[in-house]
Amino acid sequence: MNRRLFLQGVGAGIAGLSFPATASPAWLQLPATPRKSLWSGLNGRTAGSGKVIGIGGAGCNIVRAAWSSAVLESTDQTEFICLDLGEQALRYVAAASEKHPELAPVKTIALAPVGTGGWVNGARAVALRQRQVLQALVAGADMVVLVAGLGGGTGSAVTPILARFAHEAGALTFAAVVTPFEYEGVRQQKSHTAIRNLRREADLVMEFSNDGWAKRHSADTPMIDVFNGLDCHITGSIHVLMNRANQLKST
Ligand SMILES: Nc1nc2c(ncn2[C@@H]2O[C@H](COP(=O)(O)OP(=O)(O)OP(=O)(O)O)[C@@H](O)[C@H]2O)c(=O)[nH]1
Ligand SMILES: [Mg+2]
Repeated sequence: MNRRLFLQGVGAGIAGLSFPATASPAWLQLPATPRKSLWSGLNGRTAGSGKVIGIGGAGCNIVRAAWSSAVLESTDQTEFICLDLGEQALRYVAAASEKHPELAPVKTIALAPVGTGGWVNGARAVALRQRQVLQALVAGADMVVLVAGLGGGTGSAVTPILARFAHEAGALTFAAVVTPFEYEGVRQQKSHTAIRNLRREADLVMEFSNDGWAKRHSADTPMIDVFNGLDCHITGSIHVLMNRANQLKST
């Protein structure tokens, strides 16, 4: 059983996933065929350890919500991490950790003291300069789930780079990404480029559309409620994905 078939097994039944360009278009039809040796054969390790990593403003917000929802348990096996350029989003994360002393806190990492104001190349340069920090972050993980909003600088630049490092470290590398609203204009274009880059690096990409999600709500729904609902939806999807991968791993 190769890595591709394993991933098809993981993805079976979960909508909205995309594989790298080389994937068979018929992946949804293929049956999951778990084997005892499958997981360890993939990365040479048998003990499961997962990392859920939020990147940039949206990524930090979503991971903070996922962590505090307790749907995804913060145990010794699953570590929650948020990273950003600049400290604002990380301050909210740290405050949430303080409010829930019963949970293992979310680790926060500021790759730079300030953001690059939506400048993708600038954020990419920072990430490459900090490559050792990023590589250390994913070292030893069996499964890495990257969470980000695309269209700004940080999420668009850092997520594909971190996906590459996670893949190189031998982890199954998943991404759950949010695409911008139509009215955000040039951010849409930037998000398309980022998704293309990400598909080349990650094993599996789940896309969630802010626009599509908002259209399910009436125009007078407060944006905070729209975002909260989407956070829950993304959290649930990550939960299903991680459980499925773990089931296959332990079968
Ligand atoms: N669902 C959701 N989407 C968000 C949130 N915040 C921002 N977004 C979306 O995600 C896209 C990227 O925004 P950010 O995550 O703030 O950008 P960033 O990655 O921090 O990049 P820079 O700040 O530009 O370096 C935006 O264009 C929005 O469409 C959030 O809290 N929830
Ligand atoms: Mg930001």
